Amino acid sequence: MELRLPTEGPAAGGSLMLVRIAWIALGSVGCGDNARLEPVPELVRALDVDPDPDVVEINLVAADGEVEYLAGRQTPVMGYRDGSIDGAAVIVPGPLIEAKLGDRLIVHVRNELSIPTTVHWHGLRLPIEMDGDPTVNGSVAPGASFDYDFVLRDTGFFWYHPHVDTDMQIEMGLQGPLVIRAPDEPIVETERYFVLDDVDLAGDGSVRIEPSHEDLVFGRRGDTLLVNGKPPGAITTRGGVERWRIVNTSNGRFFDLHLDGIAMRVIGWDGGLIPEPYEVERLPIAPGERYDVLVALGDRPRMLRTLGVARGHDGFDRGPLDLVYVELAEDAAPPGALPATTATIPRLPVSAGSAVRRFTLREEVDGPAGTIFFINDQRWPLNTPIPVTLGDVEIWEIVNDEDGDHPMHVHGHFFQVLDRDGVPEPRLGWKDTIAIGARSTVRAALQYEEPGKWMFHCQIPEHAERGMTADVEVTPGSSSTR
Ligand SMILES: [Cu+2]
Repeated sequence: MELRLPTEGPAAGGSLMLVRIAWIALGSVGCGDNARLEPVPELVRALDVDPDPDVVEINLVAADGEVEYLAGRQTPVMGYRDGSIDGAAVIVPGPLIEAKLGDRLIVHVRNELSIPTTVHWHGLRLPIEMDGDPTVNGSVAPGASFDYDFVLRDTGFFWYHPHVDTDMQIEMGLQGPLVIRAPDEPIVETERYFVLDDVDLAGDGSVRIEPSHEDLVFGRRGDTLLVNGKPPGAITTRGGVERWRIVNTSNGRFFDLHLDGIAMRVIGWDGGLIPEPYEVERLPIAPGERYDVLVALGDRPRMLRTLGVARGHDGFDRGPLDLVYVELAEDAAPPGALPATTATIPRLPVSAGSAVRRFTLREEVDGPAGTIFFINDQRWPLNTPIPVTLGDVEIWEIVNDEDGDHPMHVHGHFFQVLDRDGVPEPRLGWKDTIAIGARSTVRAALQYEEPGKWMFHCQIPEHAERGMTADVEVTPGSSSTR
């Protein structure tokens, strides 16, 4: 999708062209191997088979397949293919589902795997039966189908994945992106999606899936970084302004993005655009998180890298590592002025008198039972659901006194972060996944919006599956205002 932006940037005069050419020369000296980089693949769009403009209807098949993560080497995966297209292959990431706010989304999921699965719509507010939590609604047996059918209440960049054997199924390739647009999206020259992931490949190309002790402590990380399902590659920019929607679908890797010294303007988070965009030179993205950024490109080639991230327990996500080399098209325009964006988000009504609900995270990485995790000293699936009241607004106080980071994800609801270690959060926005750093406490407001038993878990699925999952049971109360 390429739309023109009324640019306020300087016209491409002769001196600017010279500067650009000089930088190209420099870039080709400094990054000599980049000429051989493959293009970063574009995401494959899911076919909408419903002619109604307000209904998006998709056929999604979960199946075994093979992909070529590394050139010339076949990797057996579990993934999604577009069931509406004869002969469509399983792809990782799965088909991009595109919709707009208020659409009805119908996804007919057929399970052709030999194991049960579900689809969880990470970040979306929806009825509990559509959430893909097998403890609520069962799972989709091999050979069976399930129709997910709900109205899209949120805008932003989301992703879908199973919630059965989640650590293994996501790592094996069952994951796909979903974008929901608002009617008044900012218009830029070029929009791109980056699905960031990694995979640990054995010599024969297969995914190493049996978790090591380290995999359980940090979540599975792999030596092969993936951008849209392929190793780091290149994009060719036409300059001006680009909008990048980014999701980290890795089980265990934390990314810390850096675009060769230029600022990225963050215009949105997990749950859509934010009222007050801000600029960063480093953009940390924990597993499950999404960021929506504008970048002004066109002056010279640049490399998008992930910097190293300390993970506690003496662990480190390696960096700097190259992710995306940004080349200039022959006729690339100079960097454009970033368009103003905004959003209106009502602040959830919390006060000093609001109810505070504490969730204390605990790790036992070398305990007698192996590496296991707890929330409030309870271990999923033996935990007791926490009763809460529909319509109530509460402050969740998420306490991490351990050495590891935990990106905590709530199903079917959004947070507004209030403060981190007592420091007020400078910005308002909707988050469904919050990285809770080692030895830190985050407080966030949340309103119980939908009845049902909703999960709250670490988005490192190795942690969630080994205990770091709680449930809140939302029921209408006598004091409910709804
Ligand atoms: Cu965790």
